[in-house]
Amino acid sequence: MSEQNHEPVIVVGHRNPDNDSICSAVGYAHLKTLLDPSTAYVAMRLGPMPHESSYVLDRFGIPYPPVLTHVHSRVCDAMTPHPLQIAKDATMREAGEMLRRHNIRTLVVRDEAGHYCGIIDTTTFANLYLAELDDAAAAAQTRFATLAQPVSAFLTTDAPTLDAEDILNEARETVLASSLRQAVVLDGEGCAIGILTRTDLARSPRRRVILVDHNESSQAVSGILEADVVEMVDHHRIGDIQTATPIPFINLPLGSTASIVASEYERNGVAFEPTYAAILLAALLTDTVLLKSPTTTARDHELAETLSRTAGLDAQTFGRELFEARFAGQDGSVEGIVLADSKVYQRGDTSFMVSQFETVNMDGILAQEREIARFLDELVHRKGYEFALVLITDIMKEGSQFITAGSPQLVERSFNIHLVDGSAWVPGILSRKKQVAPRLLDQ
Ligand SMILES: [Mn+2]
Repeated sequence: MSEQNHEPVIVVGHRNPDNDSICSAVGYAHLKTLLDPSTAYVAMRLGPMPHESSYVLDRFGIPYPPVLTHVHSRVCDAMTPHPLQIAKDATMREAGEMLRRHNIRTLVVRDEAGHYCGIIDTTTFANLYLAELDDAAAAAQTRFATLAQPVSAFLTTDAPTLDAEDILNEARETVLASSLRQAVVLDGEGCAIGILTRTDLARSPRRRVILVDHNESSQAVSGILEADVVEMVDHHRIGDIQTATPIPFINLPLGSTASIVASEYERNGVAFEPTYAAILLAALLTDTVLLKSPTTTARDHELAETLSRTAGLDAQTFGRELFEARFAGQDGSVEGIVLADSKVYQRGDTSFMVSQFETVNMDGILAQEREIARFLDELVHRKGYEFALVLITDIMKEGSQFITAGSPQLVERSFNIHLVDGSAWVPGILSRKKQVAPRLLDQ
């Protein structure tokens, strides 16, 4: 029914990729390539590399997945590549013989430098012979003269031209509007690399995509509804992606997509290479915040153990290095600490601000505590907040230093803590969204 598709299958995580989306795509593309060497599986990404992902891929010598801008079908997905070409000073006889020998309709005509000049097609010949019908006697002689002339004398130069990356639906209009019923696809140098005909358009090829770490169209690459989703591997709630046929869809409540990918290596009896074990471990550790997040399962612990043994890494040390890499990209100035991730909440007719700054270097941050408090105080006065709260979250120590300004009685009441000079260490508080905002707003 459908012919063999040689285009690579794209393996991609969600928009604004996190480390799990990057590393799971890399690890799963690698596994698929091992299991199915006849198909190319290519990991890609939908945004900038997180710092810890750059760190881990650099460290293990794996190239960054390229950025994927969309999965709409492109001209290169549908075109007939490598069109037969003929030099512009070749004779019409040579052109005619080439068309007949290869049983094709169109020849691309090129100049000495290989650049596209125009086309010669069967219509060109048909028109010549039709013209001869008027004077049958002179025909043989005319034909002889014609066939000796160069193709440059007869070429059609008004064929539409396209770029290989053009979106197919837009190119379709161009081809259908053209009396030639085809378009020539040129590369950046102006050389013909394909022809797009109505027959090519009728096949309407779809790009093939494997989604990892997401299964909702709102988080997926642009054009996803036009593509064939051929697999999904995810640990989030089941979303809205629909498919025309059944596909492998692995959805498990584990701490990371990388945990599911690692399980797939085991299920398929594929031994982990140390490099890929490290990549998967990196994603497992960041997604579970060093196996401490409430989403972490016994299976995640078991896999972290296996992966770190295979990679020859100590999970805690490696995890710390990953978070250091993530935080090294932060702005550690007072303003950076307070404003990089701040949110303002409304409560009745008052408002308050809560910022969060994650670190593995609490001492370094607390050395600036006075300056942070002063800056907060100024913000409270300038913006009229009831209070401002900064959470300096230490994921290793599993808690947050609260630094406040204004009238933070609500904070003391909500967390049952006593602030000293507006400050207190609160163990167990890691998430503003899950643990801090709801408590402050429920009071
Ligand atoms: Mn994830």
